[in-house]
Amino acid sequence: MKQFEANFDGLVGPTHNYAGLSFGNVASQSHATQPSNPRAAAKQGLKKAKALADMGLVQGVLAPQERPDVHTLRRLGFSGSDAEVLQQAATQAPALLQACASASSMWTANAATVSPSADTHDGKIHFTPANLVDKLHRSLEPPTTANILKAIFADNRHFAHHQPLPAHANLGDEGAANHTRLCQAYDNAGVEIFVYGHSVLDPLSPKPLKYPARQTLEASAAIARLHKLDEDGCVFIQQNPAIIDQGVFHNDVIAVGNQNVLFFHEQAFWDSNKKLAELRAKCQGELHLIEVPSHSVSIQDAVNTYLFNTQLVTLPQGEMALIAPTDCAENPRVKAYLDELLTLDTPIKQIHYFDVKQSMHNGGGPACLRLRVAMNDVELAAINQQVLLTDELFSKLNHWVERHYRDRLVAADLADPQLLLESRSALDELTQLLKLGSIYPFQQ
Ligand code: SUG
Repeated sequence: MKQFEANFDGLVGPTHNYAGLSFGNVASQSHATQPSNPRAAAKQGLKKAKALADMGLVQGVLAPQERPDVHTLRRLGFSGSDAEVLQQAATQAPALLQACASASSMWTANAATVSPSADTHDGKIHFTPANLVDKLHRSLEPPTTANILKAIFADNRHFAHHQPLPAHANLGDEGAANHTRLCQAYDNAGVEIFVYGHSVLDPLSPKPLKYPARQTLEASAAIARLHKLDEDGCVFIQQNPAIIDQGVFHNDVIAVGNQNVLFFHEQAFWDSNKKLAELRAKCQGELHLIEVPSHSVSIQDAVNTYLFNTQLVTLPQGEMALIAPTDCAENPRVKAYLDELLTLDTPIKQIHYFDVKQSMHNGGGPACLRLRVAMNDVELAAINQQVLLTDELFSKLNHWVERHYRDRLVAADLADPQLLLESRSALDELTQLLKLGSIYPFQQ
């Protein structure tokens, strides 16, 4: 049986815009009010995904969400026709309209936590959509995320779907952005690393002072229980609160793992030595811990370039490659580090750079744009095949973007009733293209 990691990239939605909605995410804050280009954003994402498919990796896509979310605006008291709802929200509460218009579901690393069948007691792949409670705009995503995941991973002989955790800050869950899995081969039982920002119940757990810790230990522990993971197959590590305060709002901004490699910054973790020792003890076989020192790459450079929001992938020939944003190549210190990395004796032998700047300006790099699912060929055959990125689907999706997406959006456009119609007709067509059924509220 073949085993591999499949990547499911979020298609950027037609309302992609810069609204400064994510306190603690410095790129989101610094690009607030700048015009966005949804068409370019969607094409940049597709190009990156297609390049990975062309490298021989299994690559799928996940549909965006219905935005602006008029249903939520109605729950908030705006009424009348859809156009009136948008207009009232724009006049009376523009911040609510912005939250309801964000295309943030594109960052599918935050869609869910996924445990492969090799790690779970019932031999199924487990999915828990993230509740994303820390940010209002993101907290609207879980119901449709659950619909999308169930429409793709529908076969209950292989896939188990859980509800998102209760929507309370004590159980704040950001999905795979705070979860990494190490293993020797993808179908061997691995060690799942849950990185959290703060523990609500542990009085000794330090807290960041300036920015929020979005993930709690209590949420991570609940997911490990739901997914029926062995205690010996889990390590819970606290993020260093000092770096959350420097803009590291998710662990995948400062660490990435794949198979037996963990690539991370020396300041990434709290109580690092003890936790890395636990990791070494639980991981069987060879383990490569590639720790990047602050004197080579500062936290600020890591946050600005997303050096660690690279995808670390195993190519069919067995070598590992980093899929990095072009921002890494444009920073001389980070580029020098990456050039040096290729000369070191590690499994990472290639670096490929991609321009995903439209996403980067909202704080989302290559790794944010994908949800990974380690699987085997039997499980792959059981998913909805229409979402797999072939040459044909790539070309259809590019045409779909060209026909439906604008090349410029600013805040004032979010109240345009025409944008809502454009977005719904794009999504309606997409659900047919990907054979997803009726996953959106406007289709029900
Ligand atoms: O949740 N940005 C996203 C970026 C998510 C990145 N994902 C990972 N690191 N896995 C967030 O902060 C900004 C939206 C705006 O400001 O318009 C935003 O939601």
